[in-house]
Amino acid sequence: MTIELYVFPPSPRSFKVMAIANHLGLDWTLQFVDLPKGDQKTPQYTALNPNMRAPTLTDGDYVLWESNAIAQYLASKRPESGLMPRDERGRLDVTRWQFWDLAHWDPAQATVIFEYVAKPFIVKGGEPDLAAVAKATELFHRAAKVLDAQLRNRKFVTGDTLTLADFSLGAPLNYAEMGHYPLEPYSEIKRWYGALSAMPAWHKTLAQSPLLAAPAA
Ligand SMILES: N[C@@H](CCC(=O)N[C@@H](CS)C(=O)NCC(=O)O)C(=O)O
Repeated sequence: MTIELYVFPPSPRSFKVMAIANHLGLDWTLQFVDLPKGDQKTPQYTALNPNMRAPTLTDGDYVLWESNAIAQYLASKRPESGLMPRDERGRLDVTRWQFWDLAHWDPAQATVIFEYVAKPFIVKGGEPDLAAVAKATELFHRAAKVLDAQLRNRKFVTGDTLTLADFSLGAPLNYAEMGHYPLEPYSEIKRWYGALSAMPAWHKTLAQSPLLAAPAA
C-alpha cells in the first residue's frame, strides 16, 4: 500500500512530512491540497481531516493528521533510520521537542510567514500587519534563544544524530529570508539550518515546493 500525503507544499507543516518521507526513501504520493482554493473544506477532504487543515496521511484505510504525529508514523516505517530513537529517554527527547514545536516554535513563525509570505505570494491579500509581526517577533526571540542554547555543542537538536526533531523545527526556517526572521544573534540556529538545508532530501523537497524552489520576485 502506498502512503499518500495530502499536502500544501509551501507550508512548513507539509514540508516537514514530505522531507521526512523523502529522507527515508518511502514510497509515497503527493496529493495536492490547494489551500487558497479551499480544497481543505471539501466534503472529501473533511472526511479525512475534520480540522480542514493540511497535512493528512493515508496508508490504506489508516488516516492520520497533525504533522508531528505523521512524522512519527513515517519514522516507524524505518526504525533503523534513527529518526525516532528506540530507547525511552531518546524517544521522549524527540517528542518533547516536537511538542515544543507545536507550542512555541510553530506559532512564533506562523504569523510572520502569513504576513510576509502568504499575504503577498499566496493569498495576495495586502500589506503586512506590523503590529502582529512585532508581537510574533517577541515570541520568536523567546523561542530562538532556547533553541540556540540547545544547539550549542550539539550537531542536531537532540545530540549528534539527525532525528524527527530537526525536521519539525527546521522546516519553518526555509522562510527565514522571505519572512525577515531576526536570526542575526542565533549563530547556532544558522549553522544547524545550514546543515539541514544541505541534505539531499531537503533539496528534493524544496524542488517539490514551487514557492520555495523559485520564490516570486
Ligand atoms: N498543528 C497542525 C497545523 C496544520 C495547519 O494549520 N495547516 C495549515 C497550513 S500551514 C492549514 O491547513 N491551513 C488551512 C486553513 O486554515 O484553512 C499540524 O501541524 O499539522
